Amino acid sequence: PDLPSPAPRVSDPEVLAGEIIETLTYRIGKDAKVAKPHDWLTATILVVRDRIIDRWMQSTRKAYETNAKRVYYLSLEFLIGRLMRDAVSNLGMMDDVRAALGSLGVNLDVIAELEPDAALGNGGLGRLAACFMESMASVDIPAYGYGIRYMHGLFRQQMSDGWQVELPETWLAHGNPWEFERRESSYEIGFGGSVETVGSYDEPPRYVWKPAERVIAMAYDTPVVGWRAQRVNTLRLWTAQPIDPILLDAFNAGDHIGALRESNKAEALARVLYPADATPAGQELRLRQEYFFSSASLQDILRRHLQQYPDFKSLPDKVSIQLNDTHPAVSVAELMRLLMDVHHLDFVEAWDITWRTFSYTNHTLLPEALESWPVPLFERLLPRHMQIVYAINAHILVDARKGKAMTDNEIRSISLIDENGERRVRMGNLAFIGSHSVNGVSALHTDLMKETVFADLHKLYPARINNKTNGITPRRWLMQCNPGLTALIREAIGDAFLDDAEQLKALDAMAEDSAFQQKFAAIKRKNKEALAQLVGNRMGVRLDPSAMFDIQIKRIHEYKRQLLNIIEAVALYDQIRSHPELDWTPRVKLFAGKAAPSYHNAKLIIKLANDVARVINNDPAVRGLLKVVFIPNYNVSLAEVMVPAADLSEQISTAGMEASGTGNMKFALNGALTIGTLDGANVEMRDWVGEDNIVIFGLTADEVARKRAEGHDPRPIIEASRELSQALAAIASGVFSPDDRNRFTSLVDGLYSHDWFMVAADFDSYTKAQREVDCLWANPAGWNAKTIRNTARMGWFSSDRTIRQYAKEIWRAG
Ligand code: 26R
Repeated sequence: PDLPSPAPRVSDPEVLAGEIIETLTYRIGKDAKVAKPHDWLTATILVVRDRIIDRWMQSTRKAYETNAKRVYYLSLEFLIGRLMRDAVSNLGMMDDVRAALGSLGVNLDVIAELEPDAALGNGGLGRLAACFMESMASVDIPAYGYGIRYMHGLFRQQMSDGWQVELPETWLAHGNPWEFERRESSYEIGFGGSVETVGSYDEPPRYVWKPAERVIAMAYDTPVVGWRAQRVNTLRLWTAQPIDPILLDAFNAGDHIGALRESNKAEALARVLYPADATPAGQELRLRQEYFFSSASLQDILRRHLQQYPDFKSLPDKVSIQLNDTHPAVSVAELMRLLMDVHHLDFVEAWDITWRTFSYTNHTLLPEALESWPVPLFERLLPRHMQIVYAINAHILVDARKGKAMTDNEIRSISLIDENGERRVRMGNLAFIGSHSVNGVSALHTDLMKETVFADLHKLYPARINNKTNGITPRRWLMQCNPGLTALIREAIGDAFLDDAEQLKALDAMAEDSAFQQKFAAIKRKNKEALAQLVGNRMGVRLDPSAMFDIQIKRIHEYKRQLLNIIEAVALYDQIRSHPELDWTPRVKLFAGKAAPSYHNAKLIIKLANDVARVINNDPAVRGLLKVVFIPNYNVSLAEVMVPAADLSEQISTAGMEASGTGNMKFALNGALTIGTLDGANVEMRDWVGEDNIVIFGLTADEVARKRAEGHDPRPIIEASRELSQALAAIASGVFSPDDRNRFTSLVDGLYSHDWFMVAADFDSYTKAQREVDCLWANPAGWNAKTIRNTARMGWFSSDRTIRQYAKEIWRAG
C-alpha cells in the first residue's frame, strides 16, 4: 500500500518548545511543573532524536539504492562521551534548541551536564573509534560500527587518600534515550561442544559445530550524526541474552538461584568493559566477548548482504570490514566458518573472499598488549575455529616454505601458533594474514611495525602494511569544546574551516597581529578560568588562571612517563626553594587519567602525584609559583574542559612506544604548545607546525633501541645529574610520604637498576626543554604567535582526512 510519510520535523524554537512539552507529558508522563532536570534532558533528546530519524532512514535507503559499498568498523571499544551537544551541533540546531529550552525556563548547558558519558572504551583506541564514526558520517560513507553494549563502561575512579579506587559505572541507570532496541536483529552464538564430520563417501567431508552452550546476541542501534547532518550512520551494539530466561523446573523445585544461573552467565558477556589497557586480560570471558560480538556482527553483515545480492562472490566488492586492533580478529575464522559450514563454499573460495574483505589496524607494539590465547582454551571454547586456524596456517606456511623458501626461523615467526613455551594462538598474525591491508596509526609506528613485530610477515607480504596517521574530529574537539575560539576564528577567516579543517591555515597570516593575539589569548584565559572553577568546585584547590597551565591527561602507563613529569615537578620545587631570588614562571601542573586496576606501578604513580601535590601545594616557600593537581575520574567530558584550557601539552612518551597519540592533536588544535618526544604522531605534528612552534626533547626511537640493545646503565647518568639524584633521593626517602617512607622506593629503585622507559636517560633533556618553555612564556607576543600557528597548522589532523585515506586506499568506498 501507499503509506503516508510523517510530516518532516522542523527546527524552530517555538515548535521545539511545544514538542518538548508534549514529549514530557505524553512520552515521559511528567507534568512540566514538577519535571526534574533529568526529565527535561530526556525530553530534549527525544525531540532532537526525531530530527535525526528522517536523515537516518534516508541514509540507509540511499546506500541500498545505489548498491554502495558498506564499511563495517568492528571495535570492542567506542569511547563516545556525551551525545547531545554533538548531535544538536551537527544538526545545526544549537541556537534553536537553546532558545526553545530558554523559553521553558531551562538552561541547555545545565541539563547537558546531566547526560552520562558513554564510556565504552579505555583510552586512545576507543576514542579513535568514536571520532571515526563521526567522520564517516560527515564524509558520507555508509558505515556501521559494531561493538558491545556494556552495561558498565570504564570504571569510575575515586581517590581515597590519594590512591585510585575503582567503582562501577552505571551509565544506563536513567535509561538511554538515544538507543533503539532491535529485537528482530537477534542471533544465536555458540560456545564449546564438539565438531562432527558429515557427508557421504563420494563428496568432501563437511563439518558441523555442535556447541555445548548458546546465547542470543540482540542489537541496540544508536544513530551517529555527521557534520551538517550530511548522513546518519548506525552504531550497533550487542547485548547478550539467555535462550531460556529462567529454568522453570529448577525454580519450582526450590532452586531459585540455580534457575537463573544460565541466564546470569549469558548476561555476564555484555556486563563489563575490560579495564585493560595494554595488560592482557588473559581471561576466558574476554575471549568469549570477542567471539560473541564478532559472530553476531558477521551474521548480521552476511544477512544484509544476501538481502541485496545473490551470493558472497561480491562480498569483497560490497563490504569492507575494518578490525580495530586484534580484539575482533577471531572474525577471520568466524567468516571462514560461516562461508564454509553454513553457506557451503569450499576452503579456497572462502579464503579468497575472507582476506579480500578484512583489513586490520594495529594500535600498539607493546609486547604485553599483543593478544594470544592458549591453544587449550581456544580449542575448548571454539573447537571449529581451532580447526580453521590450523587449516589457514597450513595453507600459508606451505606456500611460505615451498613457494617463498622461507627459513625455519621465519616460518616460526609468521605461524598462527606460537610454539615458544605453552602453545598459543597469535591474534596479530591471524589478523595480518586474514586481511588485505594492515595499517599503523602514525608514520613512525608503521615503520616500526615493518621492522619489529611484523618483520617476517612484511617480508612475505611486502605490499600489505600501510600507514594511516590518526586524526580527531574537529567538531567535538574544537567547535563544541571551544565555542569561544570557534567564534573568533569565524570572525577572522570566515566559515570555510567548519567544513574543511585545513582551511584553518588562513589563521597563519594573523599570528603576528597583536590585536588578534589579544583576542586569542583572552579566549584561552576564559577557558582556563572555567577549568580553575571546576578544580575549585571539585577539589577545593584554588588555581591562578594567569599561571601556565601545563597538562598531561591520558591513561597512566610507565611508557607515557607521567613519572618523568612528576620528578620534574619535584626538581622544580627544590629549585624554587633554593633560589627564591630567580624569576620562576608560575605553573600549574595538571594530571588526570586512569590506571588499569591490576597495574601496580601505574597506581603507585597516581599516589605519588597526589603525595607530591599535597606537599608542594601546602608549602608557603613555593609562594604559589608551582601547583600540582591530579583531577580524579578522567573521561571524555573532563577532557572537553581541560583541552581548551591548556597552555602546554605534555606528550612525553619514551620514543618508539606511543603508537600515535591523539590527545597531542587535540591540544595543539586548541592552541597549546607541545613539549614532546619524537614519538608517534608528534613527529608529523612537528613537520606541520614547524620546529619553532613545538618543543622537542629526548632520545629518538633509534637511540632508545640502540641504548637498550647495548645495555643501558642509568646509575652513572643519575649520579651525574644533581637535580635528578636529589629529586629521587627526596622521593625515595619519604619526603612526600612521611606516613610510609618506603612507599616509593621500588619506583626509584627501578630507575636506578634498569630504567626501561628511559626516564633517567631523558631527564636532563626534559628539564632543559621545560626551562626553554619558561623562556618562551616570558615573551607573550612570541608565545601567542606560536599558539596561533599551532591552531592554524593542525587541520591535516582532522579525522575526516584520515577517513578519506582509509576510504580511498583501503576500503575503496564512498
Ligand atoms: C589486549 C588488550 C588487553 C588491550 C590492549 C591494549 C586492550 C586495549 C589496548 C589499548 C591500546 C591498543 C590503545 O588504546 N592504543 C592506542 O591507540 C591509539 C589510537 O590509535 C593511539 O593513538 C595510541 O598511541 C595507542 O596507545
